[in-house]
Amino acid sequence: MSPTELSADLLHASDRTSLSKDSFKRAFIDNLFYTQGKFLQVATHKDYYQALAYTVRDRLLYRWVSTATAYTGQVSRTVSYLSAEFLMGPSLGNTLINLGILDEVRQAVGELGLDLTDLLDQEAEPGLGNGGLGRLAACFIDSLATLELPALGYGIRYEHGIFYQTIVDGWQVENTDNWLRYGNPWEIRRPEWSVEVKIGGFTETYTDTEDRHRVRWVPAKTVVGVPFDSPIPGYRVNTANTLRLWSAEATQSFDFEVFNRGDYLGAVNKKVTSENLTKILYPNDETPQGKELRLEQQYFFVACSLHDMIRILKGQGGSIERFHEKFAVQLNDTHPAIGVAELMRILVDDYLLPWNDAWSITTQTFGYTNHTLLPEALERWPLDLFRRLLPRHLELIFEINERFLHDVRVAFLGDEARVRALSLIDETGERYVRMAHLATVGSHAVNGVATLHSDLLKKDVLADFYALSPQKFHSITNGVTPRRWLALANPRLCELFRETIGDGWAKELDQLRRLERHADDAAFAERWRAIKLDNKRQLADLIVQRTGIEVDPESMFDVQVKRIHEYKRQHLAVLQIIAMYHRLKSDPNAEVLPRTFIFSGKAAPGYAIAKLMIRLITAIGDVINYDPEVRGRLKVVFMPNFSVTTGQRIYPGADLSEQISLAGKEASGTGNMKFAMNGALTIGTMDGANIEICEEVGSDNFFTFGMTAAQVEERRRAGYDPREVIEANPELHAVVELIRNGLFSRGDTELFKPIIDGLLWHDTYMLAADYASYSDCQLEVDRAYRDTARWTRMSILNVARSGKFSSDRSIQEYADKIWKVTPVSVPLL
Ligand code: H2P
Repeated sequence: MSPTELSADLLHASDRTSLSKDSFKRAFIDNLFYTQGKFLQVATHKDYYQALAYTVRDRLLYRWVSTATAYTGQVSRTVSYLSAEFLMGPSLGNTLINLGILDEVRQAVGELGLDLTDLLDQEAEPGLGNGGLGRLAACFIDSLATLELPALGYGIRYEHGIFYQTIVDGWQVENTDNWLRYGNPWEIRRPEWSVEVKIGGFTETYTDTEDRHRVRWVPAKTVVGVPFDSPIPGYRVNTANTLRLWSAEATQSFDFEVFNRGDYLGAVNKKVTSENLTKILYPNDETPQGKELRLEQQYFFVACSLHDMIRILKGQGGSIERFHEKFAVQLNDTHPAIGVAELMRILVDDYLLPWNDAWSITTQTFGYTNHTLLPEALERWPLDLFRRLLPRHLELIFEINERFLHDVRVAFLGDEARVRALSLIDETGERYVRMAHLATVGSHAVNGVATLHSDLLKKDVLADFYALSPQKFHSITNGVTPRRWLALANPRLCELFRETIGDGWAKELDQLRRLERHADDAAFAERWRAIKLDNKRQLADLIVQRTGIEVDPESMFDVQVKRIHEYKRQHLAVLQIIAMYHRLKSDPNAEVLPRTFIFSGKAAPGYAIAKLMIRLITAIGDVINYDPEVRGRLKVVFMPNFSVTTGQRIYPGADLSEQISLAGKEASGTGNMKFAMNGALTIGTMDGANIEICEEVGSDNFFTFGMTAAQVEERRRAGYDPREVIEANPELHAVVELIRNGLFSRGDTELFKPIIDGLLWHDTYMLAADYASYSDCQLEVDRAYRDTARWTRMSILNVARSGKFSSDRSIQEYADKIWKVTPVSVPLL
């Protein structure tokens, strides 16, 4: 019997592959005994959760092993998705959905006297990302598996993910996240596939046996990368791909030489410093200072991942010259862009390939996705820092640059300004390596994440690259997985889908179109509204539990949840809320539609204005929520600690989705898609994917306001003076004065001064310019909401026409246009 047959035989002898309810119950009790060491009477909810997680994991591992077996020995191309962030969210619920056993498991645990929802709530969320970028990576690996595409997600196993946010006296307070405290049942440590990563030191030249001039890197230290693997099941397919996250460990846990000299602390110090490497996820928008570790993190996980791919290639008998045929490596933003130099180093220094061959392999391997146009968010590393950490890579980058700039000079004779603009090295002041340029030059494909964003990339940030090689540029609009964001998050709505159009939508989201037929059916609309109201009631419960604020589920839930950032303009919504409040105060009988404004999101710990924006939101809540004259018609809530789990409970309960960034600034947005799919209507600028959502659902079913990206440019060129605009608009002027005079800060006129001054003197994100249009649009929203039938119809049509925004569609486009990969179906062993 061959080993494969043998293991298949053993698998079937075990009960662990079975999805039947009885075997599931037995396995659950078994796991409680033998992995948790507890029995029913003394077990805690955490124990039950762990036992359940292991029981489900066993069933998942069967698919995982089958998938690995199917992939071994087949030659099709594999996608390696390199991302410094994977904001996965809890695994249990999603796994139950994808395996198709949610109802059975709910019943099974119910028969044991337990409630599945309680157990799901026990899972700690791995917050290994800041926001949209990390969550996109998570949706993408779900879709890769669902489309049965061979893929690996590679990233970093941060010991502490994004900070846990609490609100104390109205301010954001950051607390250390400790997601690994109770262990993580979904991961398997694979020390046998550890990789040694070199860092620092210097380079030297030598002559090889064939008398060729070579370079050798003599590092200052080495760190070991240990992979932790988690299975990623596709939806209702046998495929379970792998998410491989690297954790840093010391090469030796203990330095005996130092210890023998009597320096105990010194002896463990090395270990501690090495392990610091993957200790913490960096929040966005931090200053470059203190970011040295960040470059080290990036290099660390990229080096580990490329070495891992080579191990896999070799294991399948492939030669290094065919690396690009085996792997399509996608760079999720510039964070893994150092991979371009690392692959060159491996090919040129380790495998002694001629430069041109190495370059051809490298560029055929990589694709680069850009996620932002904000200049401050485009990564640049000071040359000195780079040289200190990665001396050999800097030399290689210089050489790549020299050859590249030669081509530029040939293409654009005499155009030295263009040469400077394209260079991988920024020489305008202190010298920097421009990571977006490295990623662009080193990739065969570059893409933006929505149509407008891709156009602006070509016109603006990467315009010179576009002029040089237009064929490289693509646009792939983001998407989100309907499994987590509908099936798991909104079970009531999905039940209605099931009854009306069946189950196919979860895999082919376009099938939601069939709901359109029911848009004018009064009975259907009635059920639609009842579901929304139920979801809002649940959200109201969560709000009171987390904030102590009572809100009325019958009021309109007007929601803005995302990272707190000036360009996303949470403060534009604040101005508008204050205006509504002012209207009510001036005329207590004014017709004001009852609204509950819900905000949630984290501000980077070092981003003072963003933190002050949170303080402003809580401050207006403190005044408005408790003003008797308002009679509860307006409520303002800041939900602490926005996360995947919180998002799952917010999107289904929203009526209105606020997508109000300054046009040209939000690359895509993905929250906008989650809201639309869950039946919220959008008030939004013509920015990012809002434009495409509006196109899909129809402008009658979308509330548009504000300047377009082109108008923003025009306005700026014409000379923009925010004070003029504010003075000319009595409503806006009054709002600014209320804040300025300390109404929301107990008379303290200093507290919100930075926000007010910013607005008056710079208004970088042009709140004043868009204010009037936003305010008018909100009145239009009021009118629409008052007409319940109309609103419901609009809501149904939003859902019915949201099919484009499935991440399955995005991934299919990446597969066709960039990766050239095809599905591999997985037979169960
Ligand atoms: C970013 C962009 C979003 C985009 C997302 C995924 C960086 O996310 O700003 O517009 O949708 O990447 O491509 P975020 O702002 O949420 O951190």
